Amino acid sequence: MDYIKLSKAMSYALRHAPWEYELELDEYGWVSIEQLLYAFREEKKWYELDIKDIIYVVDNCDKKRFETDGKRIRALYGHSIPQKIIKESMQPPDILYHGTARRFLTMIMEKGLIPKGRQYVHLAVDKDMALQVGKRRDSEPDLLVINARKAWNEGVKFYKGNERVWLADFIEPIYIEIE
Ligand code: HQG
Repeated sequence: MDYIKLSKAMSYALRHAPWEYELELDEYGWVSIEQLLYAFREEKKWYELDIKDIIYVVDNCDKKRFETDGKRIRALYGHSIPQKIIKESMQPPDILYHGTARRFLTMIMEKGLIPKGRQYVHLAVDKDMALQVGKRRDSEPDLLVINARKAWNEGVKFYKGNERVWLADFIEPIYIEIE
């Protein structure tokens, strides 16, 4: 079993295009694991897929991308589907980080961090993770420091993705510093 491929397919189905698998996510992003399994099995490459493989990915992928409650599964962040997944607002750590490509910097410092193709802006709890995210787009990414405490105190909403990823609707430039 190629678990990286499976994780990518699960991300695609649960974040970006559930309709391609005839799946309907509820307002919190949940879908039945069994439905996901049956939908995947329709494809030749996944016809032998077992529920254990899905659970394996949930428990073992390099980042905590998914969660289950036994019967249902959902992606914890990264969504791009038109229907906005509801996240409960929570007080974030005082400082959060965002790694980005050098070519985006001027625009970000002028307009703020926007979700672009996703539903939320993604922020990291530590510098390493932020730089790793930035490296997807630039070999020498810029590191942005987000004054989340000030933003939260001034009414900006934050949402928890997982232990290392936080989400926001938008981050104004006044809360962003370049490290
Ligand atoms: C940039 C991965 C110009 C932003 C990662 C980023 C993450 C702007 C890009 C998760 C901008 C959007 C998300 C502005 C933001 N002008 N550029 N005003 N505001 N940007 O992929 O944060 O491995 O949607 O800096 O680990 O890179 O898939 O967001 O470069 O947690 O699980 O626009 O995806 O997780 O890119 O990554 P993305 P991201 P997975």
